[in-house]
Amino acid sequence: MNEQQIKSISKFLSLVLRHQPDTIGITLDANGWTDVQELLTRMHANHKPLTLAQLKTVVDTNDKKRFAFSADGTMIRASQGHSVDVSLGLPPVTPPEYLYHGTVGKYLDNIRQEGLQKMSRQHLHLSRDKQTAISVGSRRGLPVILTIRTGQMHRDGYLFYLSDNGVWLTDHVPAAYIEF
Ligand code: HQG
Repeated sequence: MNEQQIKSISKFLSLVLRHQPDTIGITLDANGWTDVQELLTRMHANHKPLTLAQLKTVVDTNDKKRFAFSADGTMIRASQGHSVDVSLGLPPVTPPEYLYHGTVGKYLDNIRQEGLQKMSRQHLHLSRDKQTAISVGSRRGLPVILTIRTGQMHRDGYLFYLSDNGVWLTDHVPAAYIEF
């Protein structure tokens, strides 16, 4: 597999493990896991043949560690980013004083009014540093970086989770906690 092929498989895995498992007829359990052998069988049946060794390469080389195998290696899931209803089973953790969110200018009026929403995903995603937030925002255009007073939110009772691949997750950030 070359880099392009690995990226294309990664994108397809994001689709089926986060958003549309039925595209290839797999199901995710309550915690987002799916059986590795079943995934490979269904990929093959849907004209996207993939060996276990190739799947491991995609998981291991992924730039953002988007996917994870279960401890015994029989199951796989996306570490975050789902739109389907799964519970990642992450414990609430104390966030740093500030986290960041990369967005684009056209959303700012809305964000000023209603704060940051999780939109179609299960959680709102926050970044640990500005550089990461810039790359998240850049997916949509010229990035605008918002600084979130997450330490204060935590003291006020809001819950935060840290995904296995280092993305901070929460439900909603009211506008009062955002430094524009
Ligand atoms: C915006 C990628 C209007 C929000 C990234 C964002 C991330 C609002 C968009 C992960 C709003 C939602 C998630 C409001 C938020 N009004 N717009 N009230 N509140 N928005 O893709 O954070 O490569 O669901 O700013 O790296 O961009 O896929 O969220 O622009 O970690 O692994 O609504 O996706 O990871 O877009 O990205 P998204 P996101 P992967």
